[in-house]
Amino acid sequence: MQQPHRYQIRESGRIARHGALLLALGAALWLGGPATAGAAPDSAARPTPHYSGNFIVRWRDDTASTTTIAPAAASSSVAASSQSDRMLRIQQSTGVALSVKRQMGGNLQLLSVGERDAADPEATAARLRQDPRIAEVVPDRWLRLHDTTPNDPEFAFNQPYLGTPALATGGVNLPPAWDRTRGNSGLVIAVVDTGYLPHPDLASRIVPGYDFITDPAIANDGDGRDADATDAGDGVPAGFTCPGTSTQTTTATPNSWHGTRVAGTLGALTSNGLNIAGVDWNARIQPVRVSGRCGALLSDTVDGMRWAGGLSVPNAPANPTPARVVNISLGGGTCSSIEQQAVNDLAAKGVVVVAAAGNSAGAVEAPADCAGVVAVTAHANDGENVSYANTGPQVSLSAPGGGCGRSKMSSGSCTVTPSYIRTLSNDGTTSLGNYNVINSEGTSFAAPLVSGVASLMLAVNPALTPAQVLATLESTARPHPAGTYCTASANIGTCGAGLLDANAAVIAAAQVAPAPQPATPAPSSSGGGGGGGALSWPVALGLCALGLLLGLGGRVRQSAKRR
Ligand SMILES: [Ca+2]
Ligand SMILES: [Ca+2]
Ligand SMILES: [Ca+2]
Repeated sequence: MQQPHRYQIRESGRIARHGALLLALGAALWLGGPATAGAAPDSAARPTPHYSGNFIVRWRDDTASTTTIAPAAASSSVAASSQSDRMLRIQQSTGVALSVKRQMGGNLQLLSVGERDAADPEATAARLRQDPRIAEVVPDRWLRLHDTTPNDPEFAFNQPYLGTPALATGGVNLPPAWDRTRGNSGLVIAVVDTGYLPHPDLASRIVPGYDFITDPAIANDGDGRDADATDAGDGVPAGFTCPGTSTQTTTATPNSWHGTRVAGTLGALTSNGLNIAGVDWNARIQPVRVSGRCGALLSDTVDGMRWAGGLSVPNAPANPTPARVVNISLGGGTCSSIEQQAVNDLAAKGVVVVAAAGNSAGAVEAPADCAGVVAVTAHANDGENVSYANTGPQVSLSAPGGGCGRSKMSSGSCTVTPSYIRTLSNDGTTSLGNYNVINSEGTSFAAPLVSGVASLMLAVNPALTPAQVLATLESTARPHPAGTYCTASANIGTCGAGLLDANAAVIAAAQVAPAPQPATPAPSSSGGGGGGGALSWPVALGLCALGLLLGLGGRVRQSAKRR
């Protein structure tokens, strides 16, 4: 059973594990299919225009209007006659019968043609260009809203949670936001997690991070802290004794590749014709490895958080590319002064901390319950808070996390099709296997959607303070859908401000005036709690004291909360 004092990786293993098997075939097909790696979105072939059948013309004599066509003309009837004469001559020279529909600004006229000539607008325009009286002619055509649609094969069918509210009530509304910004490659988002794998739909986004796992037995890479944040796997074999415990594990736990799945959610290579779309297309992703076999120590995690934001950590080199956004999809227990100080110090440096609320269907867990943290609960694609998600007064807002809305659960089963988040992973359970795309659910995957939107906000307004990012995310969140868990009177104020809306957040972010100086959050006074009954208070306090004595803040666990 889970160790009660571990930090918890916020994911659900059920769909993830089965999904890995079910989807391996599909992923292999995608990986083997034609890919346009690195293709910029603007370089894609343009769709054929939809023509109106009319033409916009600028005359060589620059006298389009019937009232100005002939300065010498004494009356409109003369002008009309002059224009009619011109049309006749053009028809004789080009075979195209033109008639004026209306005047346009800029000395242009909108002209109609006969049915035959309207059928092939480009050919007709080419004929008209031969006439010396015509300086320019352009077929009128329909334009469309540039809701950006990336070409990643999964985007159209399997990632409705990234789409507009019209597509999914709980959608992040990214396509219109991507018209405004696709992120800034000068920004860095740190993923404090299990490290990373060079997944083909992710690898080129990575900037070097650091491996803060102190205990080689947890690290699984043969040593303690080192500069290589590659995920060495966190699978625990049966019969393994986790440090700090006296009992052996009875069953094996497969590698989670959790850091890669979180990083892929926020920053998969997007519009590269491969796998999934991410949220921010350009920001760099920095893996900070803190969680390995048996979980993560609080002491390693806090060092990793601080280093990620550019704060110094003894015996670790300075971070050459400090992050503006730090994503933490793990945690457990209640915010301690250690975690709060890390959040405060990061905020003073302008670093936004985004944390998953946890998956215990209970109270918000640390560090999400620390003041100043963007604490993220999760909703299904239909916008309702999901059955596993932690909620409470510390929640800032909600983002899609996969799963089943609370009112859709009956006797432990989902009465509708559950949602899921598509993420980058690997099918190797005990060692490195093949790269794939799998279904996942958990607040672990809601948090990076928010982190990605935060980096889009910083791309349009780099001067935003963490407090401004948080306030703007909250003020632009869409209301929780009526008649769902979060709008019930008993739950008001426990699900945060509403549903993440990327487009509204980016629009508002651009309009935020510079703050005089970064705001420092006040110390947390929140209770929080261990959540979900995984941790009883006497045990927690005892272990916390033991951990402090041993210099261990706490250890991490792989969540198996969702069966
Ligand atoms: Ca190591
Ligand atoms: Ca390492
Ligand atoms: Ca992709």
